[in-house]
Parts: sequence; C-alpha cells; structure tokens
Amino acid sequence: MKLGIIGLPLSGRSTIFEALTRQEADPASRGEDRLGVVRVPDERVDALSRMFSPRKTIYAQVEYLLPGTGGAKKEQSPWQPVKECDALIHIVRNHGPERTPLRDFQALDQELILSDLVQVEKRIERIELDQRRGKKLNPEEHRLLADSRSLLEAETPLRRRPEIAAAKALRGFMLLSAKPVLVVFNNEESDPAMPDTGDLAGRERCLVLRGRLEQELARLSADEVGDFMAGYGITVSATDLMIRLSYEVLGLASFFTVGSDEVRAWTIHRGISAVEAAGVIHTDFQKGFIRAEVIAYHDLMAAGSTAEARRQGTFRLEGKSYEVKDGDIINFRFNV
Ligand SMILES: Nc1nc2c(ncn2[C@@H]2O[C@H](COP(=O)(O)OP(=O)(O)OP(=O)(O)O)[C@@H](O)[C@H]2O)c(=O)[nH]1
Ligand SMILES: [Mg+2]
Repeated sequence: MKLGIIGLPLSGRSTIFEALTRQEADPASRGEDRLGVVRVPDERVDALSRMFSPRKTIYAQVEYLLPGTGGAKKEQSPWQPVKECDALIHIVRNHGPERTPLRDFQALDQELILSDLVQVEKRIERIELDQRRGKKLNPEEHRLLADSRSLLEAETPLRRRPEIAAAKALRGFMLLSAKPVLVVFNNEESDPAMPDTGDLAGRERCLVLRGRLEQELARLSADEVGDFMAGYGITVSATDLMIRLSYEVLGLASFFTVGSDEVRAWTIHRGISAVEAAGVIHTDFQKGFIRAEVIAYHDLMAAGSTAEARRQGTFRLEGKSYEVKDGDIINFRFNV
C-alpha cells in the first residue's frame, strides 16, 4: 500500500518525507521519484513481542512516494506517479512569514479536481463517439462518469462520495480526487497548534506536524530522543502519529500471529473475512481453511498468557465468514 506525497512548492514535502523515511537528501537523485518503506509503529506488537520473546518480530509497513520534479519522463503527466498510489498525503505550508494554509490547501485540491475533470470529459466524449459509431455503451460506466463530471464541475472532490470513489468501473482511471487524503499542516518549530481553517477539519482528516523538528528528531540516536522531546514538551512523535493515520486513511487494519518463532503484524483491508485473511499469509491457508482460532488483543493481555486465556475461555473458534477485527490474534487451522 502506497501513499503519494503532494503539496505546493516549498510546503515541506522533502523535509517531511525525509523525517518519515529517515532518508537524507540525495543530490545525485535530484528530480527523481523517491520511495520509502516505513515500519508502522504499533505498541501491541511491542507488547506481544515481550510476551512471546520470539526470534523475529515483524511490523506492518507502508510505502511513501515523493514524486520527483520530472526530468527524464517529460512527456508524462506530473501526476502520473501519484495516480498509482492508494492514498494521498497533502502537505500544507504553515511556516514562514506569510501563511495561508486554507487557501493553499484549496488551490492544490482544485488542481486535483481539474485534472480529474479533464480526464472524465475526455472519456465521456470517447464513449459517446463510440456509441454513435454503433459500439455498445456500458451504461454503468457512463452514469458514473456523468455523476463524476457534475461533482467535479461543482468543485467537489470525488472522495466526498464513497459510492463513486469505490466504484469498480472507475478504478482504472485512478482519479486523483477520489483517493483518500490525509492533510498535514507543516508548522513552525515553535507552533504546535492546528491553524484556523474553518470547517476543513470536519471534512478532511487533518494532522499538525512540525516538519523541521521531526526531521531533527529522526536524525537523533535512540538515547537522545527522550531529552529532545522533553525539551519541546512533546510525548509522541508526530511522525509516528502520521504513519498510524496513514494506515487508517488507507482503510487498513492489522491482525497478529504469535509464537516463539515469530510475532507478526499482517495488513488487511478493514472488514475482510477470516478465510480472506488466511490468504494474506498463504494461499494454502486459504484453500485448506478449517477454522480460525481467535482472541482479541485486549483479552490476551488481560489474561497475561495464552494458557490463562484458554482457561478463561476467551479463545474463540471462528469459521470462514468471520469478520476479522483490528487487533485479533489468529491461529489458522488448515488442511494441505
Ligand atoms: N520553519 C520551518 N521551515 C520549514 C519546515 N519544513 C520545511 N521548511 C522550510 O521550507 C522550505 C521548503 O522545504 P522543503 O522540505 O524543501 O519543501 P518542498 O515542498 O520539498 O519544496 P520544493 O520541493 O523545493 O518545492 C525549506 O527552506 C525548509 O527548510 C518547518 O517545519 N518549519
Ligand atoms: Mg522538495
């Protein structure tokens, strides 16, 4: 799952990308797309790892893409790299002498909408032309495109309408305004406050982050971090929070497998069934699925050990169609 970082020039995209991925600027690859794989911090995985002392502990991951300024691939649309992402991180400048965060957010959001509108109109023209030439039109696609056009003409991003944002017939267009967004206000070091942006926070998922401060934090060694955070009066890294919110924006959840060999977080789309979750681990688990032995994270922690949880009867046997919950600890039983 990949999140594309967008923002107006000088909003702080590079700074935040480097804080997130702990990468340093690389002058050799200037202008090229940058990709960073980031571990999703999860205190449940930490706690499970303490409980089982496994040989390996594996966290969930997300990927961030910072599009380059072009160069090599001049003929392609500058949006192409982010079109292939599952969600967007929209960085909004809220530092420097003159700050207009709401206006900045809207300006770039309008660009997404305009890019979609151009694409949707082209497609509508194309299929109407085909129809006049006798080709059968897909009424479902045509209706969805026409609805999208009306929304976009009214300057409404398509993500506002889940039935359009999720429509299979539109998926191939990879429309930008249909992608889920996390809005990140990039504040001055001295300013932890959410800027006043009217009712934006009611419509979009928003987060405040101090990019430069987070970048410094990312460069420190583990034993320097505590003092630095205390100095700024912060208790959690905003970067960690941003990664967790990225996971939410993507509609993802984690289930866990545990044992002395490995404690591992597995990434799933929220709402999938036990048999689908089994397939995330291995197709054999899915094909030969018998039952899932499930316990909620909090029940296991309350019991203190799997043996005690079994005694208390908090382990459940679930069938194929059980809807996996975030934080479930699962042991799959299967035939090969
Ligand atoms: N005060 C302050 N300045 C910041 C912060 N984040 C970025 N800047 C400054 O803003 C400028 C732009 O930051 P970048 O991270 O390069 O932003 P960008 O969006 O990648 O910019 P371009 O790629 O050059 O368009 C730089 O001078 C940064 O030092 C921040 O959190 N606080
Ligand atoms: Mg940059």
